[in-house]
Amino acid sequence: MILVINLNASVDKRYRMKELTKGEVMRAAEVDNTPGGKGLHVANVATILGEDCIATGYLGGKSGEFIGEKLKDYGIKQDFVKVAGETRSCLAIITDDGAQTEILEPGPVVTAEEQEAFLLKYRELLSKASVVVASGSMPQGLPKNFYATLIEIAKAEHKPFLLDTSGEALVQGIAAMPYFIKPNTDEIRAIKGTNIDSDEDVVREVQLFMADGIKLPVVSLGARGSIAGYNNHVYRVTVPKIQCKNPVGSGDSFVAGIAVGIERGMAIEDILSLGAACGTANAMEDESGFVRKEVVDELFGQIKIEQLV
Ligand code: TA6
Repeated sequence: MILVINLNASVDKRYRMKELTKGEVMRAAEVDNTPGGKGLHVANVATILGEDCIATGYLGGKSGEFIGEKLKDYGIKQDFVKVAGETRSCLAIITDDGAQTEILEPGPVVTAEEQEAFLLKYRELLSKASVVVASGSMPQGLPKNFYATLIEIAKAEHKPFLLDTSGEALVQGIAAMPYFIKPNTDEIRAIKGTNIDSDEDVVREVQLFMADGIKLPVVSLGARGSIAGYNNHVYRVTVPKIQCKNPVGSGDSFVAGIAVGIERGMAIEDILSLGAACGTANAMEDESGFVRKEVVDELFGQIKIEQLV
C-alpha cells in the first residue's frame, strides 16, 4: 500500500477570468472547488492507476468536511486526524492570456496534542504501507523538522520515503536523507547557494545528492523533462510535446507515477517513464492532479530515458 501524507490539505479554488487587474473589483467567469494540497493530487493519481493507496494528514472545519466527502466520491481511501482549526483554501486564478496566479493560505495552527495524534496515526498506517509519500507545505505549529522525524521513523522500518516539499521543510527533510526528492533548479540554488546554469550543473547536483545518501533525486526541468539519479547513474528524462491545458498538479502527478512504479517493483527506467507519463497526462487536463489512465498508458511508451552517466 502507498501511504500519502498531506499535512496541509486545501480546497483548491480555480477561477477562470478574462484578466486580472490589481486594485479593481473583478468577477470570475467560472469557479471549480476541488480537494487539493499536493498529497491529495498524488493520492488521486495513484488511485486512478489502480494502486492501493491511503491519504492521511489533518482535516478541520467545513473545508475539511468538504474534502472528506470529495475523497469518498473519488474513491480515495482516507484516515485523517481532525484538527480544531479550519483547513485552508488555495486560489489559482487563470486568465485568458494563459497566466496563472496562485494564492496559497498558510493553513490551520496545529497544537502539540494534534501533533502527537498524527504521529500515533502515522505509526499505525506505516505498519501497513510499503511506500510513503509526503507532499506539500506544513500547517502552522508543526516544527520545521517534522518531515525529518517522519523520514527517520520510516527509515527505521526500511520503507522508502518520497518527499516533495519546499523551503525550510525541504532543507531539514533532506538532512534526514529521504529515498526521493524532486527539487527544481531554483530550490537547489536557494538550498545550496550554487549556480545552476547548465544541465552539467544539474548532473553534478544529482550526483552530490546520491553521494549524500538520497537514492532517487530528480531535478525537474519543467516542460524539458527532468534529470534523475539512481544507483550512481544519471538519466535524462524527455517528455513528448503536448497541448498544455493546465500544468498545476503535474509535479504531484509525476510523484504519484514514481510511487506507483516503486510499489510495483519496476526497473528504474520504467519508474521514471511512469512518473513522466503521469506528469504529462495531468498537464493535458483542465483539472489539477488528475490523469486519464489510457492517456498515461499511451504516453508511457513516448518518454525517452537516456543514461548520461
Ligand atoms: O501543486 C499545486 C498545489 O497542489 C495546489 O493545488 C495547492 O493546493 C498547492 O499546491 C499547495 O501547495 P503547498 O506547498 O502549500 O502545500
